[in-house]
Amino acid sequence: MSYFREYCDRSSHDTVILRVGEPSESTMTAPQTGTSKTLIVLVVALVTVITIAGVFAALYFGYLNNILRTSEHGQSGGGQMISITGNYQSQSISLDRNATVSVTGSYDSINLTLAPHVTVSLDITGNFNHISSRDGYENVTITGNSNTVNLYDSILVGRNVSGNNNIIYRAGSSFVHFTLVMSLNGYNDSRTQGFPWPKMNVTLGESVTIHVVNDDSVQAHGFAIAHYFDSGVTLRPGESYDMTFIADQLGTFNVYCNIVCTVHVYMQSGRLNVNLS
Ligand SMILES: [Cu+2]
Repeated sequence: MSYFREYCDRSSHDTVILRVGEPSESTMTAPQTGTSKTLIVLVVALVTVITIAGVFAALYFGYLNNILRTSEHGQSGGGQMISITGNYQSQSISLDRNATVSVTGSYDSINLTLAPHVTVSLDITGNFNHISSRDGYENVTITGNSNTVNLYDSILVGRNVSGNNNIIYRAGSSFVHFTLVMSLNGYNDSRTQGFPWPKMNVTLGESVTIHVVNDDSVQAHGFAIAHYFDSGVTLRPGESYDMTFIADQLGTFNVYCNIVCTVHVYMQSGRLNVNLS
């Protein structure tokens, strides 16, 4: 900020410096000595540098001003109300108190950063918007279509989605952990269970960790998940493997052994179900 102000001050001095330049112009009528030539060159160089700096400062300050105007807009009427009405807008907004952010435009790209205690009510009536929000608490209402909301390290306290093709991703905010034991009884005793088994149900956007242990004292077994871990891993007796990923693809995915073993048939029908909620 101080960096900024310094540039702004300089730009407001531009006019002063130009006036300094005037007397040196008048000296051009007089015979020029080496010293005055050097002086003119120095003054011209200085004015050029300051003008360029001023232009950059003006551009940058204008950009900042835009953001400030956006947050000021909401401060009237008690609660903070921020409306994003145009299309194809790109905005980054930091909030240190509760606010309602209403997005009525479409194709907007909005990044919100919340102080940890702040709750934002996100009200999206437009379409094809891409909104990310970090930290804080989120209350999301969507009546538009095809919007994407990414929540990072934040808590979803409410959601009311009535449009179509809207997605709320939650990364970092929600973790789920599974342990999968390989043995002569298959995956988590799948030999004695009905298929599919084991079943791992997660929510789209969750961070998933699967701890895989080979409890078989004799042979190796494999572990793979369709789409998420097609290459798979082979674990020798006693080995274990941790896999962590974001469940970013909706659907039902097969969990299976990808190497030949004597209990292979019992290790072909695990399920990872990635659900919308
Ligand atoms: Cu196998």
